[in-house]
Amino acid sequence: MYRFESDFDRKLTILMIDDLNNRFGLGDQLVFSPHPSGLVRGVVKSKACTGEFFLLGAHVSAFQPTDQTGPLLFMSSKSVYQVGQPIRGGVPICFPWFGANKADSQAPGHGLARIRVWEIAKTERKGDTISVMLETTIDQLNLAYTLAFGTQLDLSLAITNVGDHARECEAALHTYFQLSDVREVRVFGLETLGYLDTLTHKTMPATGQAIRFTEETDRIYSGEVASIAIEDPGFARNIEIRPRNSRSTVVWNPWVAKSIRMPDFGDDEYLRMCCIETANVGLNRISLAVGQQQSIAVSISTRNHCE
Ligand code: TA6
Repeated sequence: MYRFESDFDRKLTILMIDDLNNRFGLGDQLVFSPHPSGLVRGVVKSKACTGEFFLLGAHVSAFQPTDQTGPLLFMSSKSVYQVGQPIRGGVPICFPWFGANKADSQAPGHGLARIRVWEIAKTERKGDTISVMLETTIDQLNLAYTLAFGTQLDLSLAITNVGDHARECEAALHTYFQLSDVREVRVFGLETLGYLDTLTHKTMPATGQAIRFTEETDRIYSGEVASIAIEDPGFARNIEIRPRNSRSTVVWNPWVAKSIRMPDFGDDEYLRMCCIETANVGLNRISLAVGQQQSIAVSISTRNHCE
């Protein structure tokens, strides 16, 4: 059963979920329900796909097109599900900074967006696609995040400066992809871009080759690309990633030692995942004049090898 802090907490959550289903539910294709942790989630079931997201962090935690025998997104079996803590896996949103906060070493890694509860703004069904818009405002920057669960997963984060002065920020859709075996996959689409190796702090030239994972990998590629493909022979599929308005792409696998150091990540889970993150970070950070809006988006789909 669900783990609630108190009977009051349980009743409050159930009242909130009833209200969400009355206002935003879409029959049996979008139902809000309590996760065993007590967190509120939306569950998508349509002819096109199944999916799941949490109000915490507007966090997409599952997506599986109906022609796939397994999920596209990786979720750690050790993830914590608690307001104020990031969920490990799926699509965490890094905002308004990426990585450590340069001005405050005590600030939470990857910012505040992924550890706070967002509000549902609207939901919509178009054919077999279920769309959900979630919103929050952080430090006078409004975030409107649209999730579209269909034959592909479309994610679009609109950032608007609602304050009274120009601002800079960083944003990343930190997507964890489910793999058969990270040692067997190749990542195509970034071979012409240079990158910052965040482990050595060295700027590296384009390799001209697909990425293979043989050790801890933590790279920030700079430049816009139309598409990235994860070729996964074990699952006989490519995962196709099409970023939009993204000038950075982060590629990460923690490998053995870092996996062991992460309490919310299984020691051998690095074998079944990699992160390909659609981002605008570092020198490619976002600048917003008063009232200005910028979006960053990504579409995620599959192509089976037998096709
Ligand atoms: O995706 C790159 C990265 O910045 C890595 O350095 C690693 O720290 C990862 O994000 C996960 O960060 P998290 O704060 O979610 O543990």
